[in-house]
Amino acid sequence: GRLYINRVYQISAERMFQLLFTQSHFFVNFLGSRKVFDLECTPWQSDGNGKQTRTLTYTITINNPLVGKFTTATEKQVLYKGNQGGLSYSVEAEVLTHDVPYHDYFYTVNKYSIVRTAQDKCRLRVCTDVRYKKQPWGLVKTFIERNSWSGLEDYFKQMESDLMIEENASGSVLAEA
Ligand code: YK8
Repeated sequence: GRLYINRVYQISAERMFQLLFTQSHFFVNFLGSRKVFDLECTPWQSDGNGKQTRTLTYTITINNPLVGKFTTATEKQVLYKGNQGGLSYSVEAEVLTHDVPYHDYFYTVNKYSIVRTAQDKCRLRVCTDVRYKKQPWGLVKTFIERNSWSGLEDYFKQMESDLMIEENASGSVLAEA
């Protein structure tokens, strides 16, 4: 796998969870800027074993000349809350892109970890893995990985920097108070 974000933000763990995993203004704006549309979310639902799950569906605009212009996607998220509520969250998200070449061969797993480091600070880590449902031949595998890593890197670089803007925006509100 690859590590795309590993950074401490001046944002509480709870708020970070709300920014990334609820339909917050931040998330809606972020997806809008990535030209992701037709977002539908189920609410977080408890499975009775201490886990919560939800499913997102959306359409992604792709800027890769090899691929069609759009793909629909399904993202299943599982939330494991740290034992002391509000201190840490870990979310595992499986993303299936339905309309790209070789879509029946691969999917992506993104692991998000939000750990409280102080009352109003947390560390966000995001790791990503490309996984296979059936084994493609070598050239196809290279093709899938090259395209997935570059798309993921772009997406998470922007997420990292948009969160820094969010961090500064809320910081200045505190400074004024
Ligand atoms: C989620 C992984 C692959 C896919 C794309 C497919 C190329 C096809 C390869 C052929 C377009 C938001 C990506 C990047 C689209 C975006 C997906 C996002 C960023 C030519 C062999 C969407 C996280 C996520 C997971 C997987 C990403 C796709 O929250 O290259």
